[in-house]
Amino acid sequence: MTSTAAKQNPESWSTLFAAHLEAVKKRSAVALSATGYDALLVHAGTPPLLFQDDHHLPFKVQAPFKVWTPLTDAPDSFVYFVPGRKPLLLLHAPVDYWHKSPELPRTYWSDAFDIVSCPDRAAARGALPKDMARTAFIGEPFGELVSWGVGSINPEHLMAQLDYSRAAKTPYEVAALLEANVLGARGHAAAEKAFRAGGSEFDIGLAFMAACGLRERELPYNPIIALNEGGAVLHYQVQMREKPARFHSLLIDAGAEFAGYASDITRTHSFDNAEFAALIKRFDELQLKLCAQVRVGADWRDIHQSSYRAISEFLREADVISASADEAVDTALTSVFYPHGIGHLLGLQVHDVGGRQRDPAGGEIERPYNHPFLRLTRKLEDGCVVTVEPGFYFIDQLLAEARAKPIGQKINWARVEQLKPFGGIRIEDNVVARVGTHENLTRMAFSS
Ligand SMILES: [Mn+2]
Repeated sequence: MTSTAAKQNPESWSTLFAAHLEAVKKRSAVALSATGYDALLVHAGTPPLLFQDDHHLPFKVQAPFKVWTPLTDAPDSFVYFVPGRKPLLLLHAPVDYWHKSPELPRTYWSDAFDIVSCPDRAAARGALPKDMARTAFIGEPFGELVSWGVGSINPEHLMAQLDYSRAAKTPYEVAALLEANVLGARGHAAAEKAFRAGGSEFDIGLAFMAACGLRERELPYNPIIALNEGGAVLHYQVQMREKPARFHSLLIDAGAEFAGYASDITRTHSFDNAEFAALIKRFDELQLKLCAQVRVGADWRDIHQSSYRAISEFLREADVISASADEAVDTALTSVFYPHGIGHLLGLQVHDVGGRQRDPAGGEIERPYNHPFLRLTRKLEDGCVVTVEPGFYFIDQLLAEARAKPIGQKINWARVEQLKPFGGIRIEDNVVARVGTHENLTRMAFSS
């Protein structure tokens, strides 16, 4: 816990966490009994070793473990849960003078667990019951696991139940996601400043991390920091050290993490071009209207379709296409510029699980025709946290393909050439669905 909010108000975090853990225990108990297990053993994960090396890749704790405890830096730990009993945390604390062992945590969540310090896996196994034939293990299986006698490894039906229930966040989780947004907003403000000062992509990335107070490995995902045309590469990962000859724009998609929960925020800035700045402003209004559609009961596929229409109208108004919005939707012309979904579930994972699941038992809700990249097709429940991230880009590959087709005649190629140096625009907020309304965590964070 590095955040000021957690330091200022530890009691409220422990109250929030206690209620969260009760909810996790309750839904885990329901899932276990529905699928015929008596207990759950969840592994934190282990970072892989590099080939022929004694170095591990950076550790990323597994989400099914993180939902129990915000312990993000204790690889090879376990949570063992039997319904009706206090959960057991087997904290991996190697006796090893090369590394600093994790200390027994004493914080807002630690009283909720019986905590046993384990120097190795054999000790962890020793702290568990002898008979684990009715225990379900969740995590990446490791060598010795075969000899542990667990009833099942990642049983599909149990996983489906647990994944599905993670979509709607508890008040504790929403508070953590807000904190992740507060940190992310600080990072974005610093990044914009570095951009205005003429920094390289690399400089802007460092400014972002310093302002968040996070190391690169603590970020929920590798930031996309794209100057100029780089904004058109959807998952741009370059971070050029050299400055461009001329600055046009910055597209930055970067989030922070708090207690294991991620923010996922995108902003686009114009360096000194008033016309591009006006397009960003207009796109920001469009994005806020889409955020306003987030509410309990909304079908995410409808919000996606609505974003597709809104961007079609935007492209027409911006003189990028000459087709009507109807025609652009019908011919999928808009996909040349907007080839991704409007957003996804957000939480312990940046692309959180269960987004296309039909119900707790499993099954899949189909994506709309022509929209193969949509990651969420469910109806929103109270507490579902989603990203709303419309965008449009000038992507060489898609433009070249379109030029060879009849839809190419509806593209204003001179306008495309004029706007191409700016790459594109994406604006992304993290939004909570509520009954008849929504909470925009990102806008709250930027204005706090
Ligand atoms: Mn996103």
